[in-house]
Amino acid sequence: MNLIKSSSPGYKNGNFNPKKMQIKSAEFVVSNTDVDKCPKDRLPEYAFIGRSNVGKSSLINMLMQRKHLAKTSGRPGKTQLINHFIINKNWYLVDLPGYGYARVSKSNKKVFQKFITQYFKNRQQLVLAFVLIDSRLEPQIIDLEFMEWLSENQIPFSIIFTKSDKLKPNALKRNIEAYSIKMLESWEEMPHYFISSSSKGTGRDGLLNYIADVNLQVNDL
Ligand SMILES: Nc1nc2c(ncn2[C@@H]2O[C@H](COP(=O)(O)OP(=O)(O)OP(=O)(O)O)[C@@H](O)[C@H]2O)c(=O)[nH]1
Ligand SMILES: [Mg+2]
Repeated sequence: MNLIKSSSPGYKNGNFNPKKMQIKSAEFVVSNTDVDKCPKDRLPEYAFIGRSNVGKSSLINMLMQRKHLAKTSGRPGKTQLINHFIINKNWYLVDLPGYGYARVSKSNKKVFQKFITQYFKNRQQLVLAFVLIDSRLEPQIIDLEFMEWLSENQIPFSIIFTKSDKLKPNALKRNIEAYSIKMLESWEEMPHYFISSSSKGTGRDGLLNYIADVNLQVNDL
């Protein structure tokens, strides 16, 4: 497969809102399994997706500086629903269940429970998915397949390498290089990526500024 499409067209590189986004409010709105029951307003939203236990819910809490906004657990499979959080009353963060925990079929379309697939395919307000990848691991087929699936479905995404506090800077660099080499076997370019640590706060400013910048570009959803 030749994946030549840019992962996050129009949102790439620089041009960030110079003013750091301030988080004034972050509130849980609704949990469900039905994309038709997700909030109806037309605010832009950003979904966090990745393998179970990769740190999606923890990252949401870190970004919002709220310890218990999203539920986290050391055991995989904690988040089971589509969870909407409204931020600053004008955009949504969405915490999703992880993949790769239950035994799954090789076909990446069967990797997800149906409602997750429906969410990604039908949610018009979704402007960007953040695909979280454990920075300690070598490239995992399930993550690579998922990103291919996003691309096939024309869903823009960026990567976040999580848990960067768990390895030394050189090892982190090596792992990201290995990831890049692997992805460039089938992608024209390495997707835009971030490095995060929820325990240390790494990546917070970069991610929030990025979202602020994209929000400015998608005012008329
Ligand atoms: N050291 C470290 N631990 C982390 C980090 N992010 C998450 N964790 C830990 O990893 C575990 C899983 O975190 P969650 O945020 O619940 O992961 P999740 O991706 O939401 O998991 P599911 O909801 O089960 O799919 C918890 O024990 C977290 O404390 C990080 O950046 N650094
Ligand atoms: Mg979770």
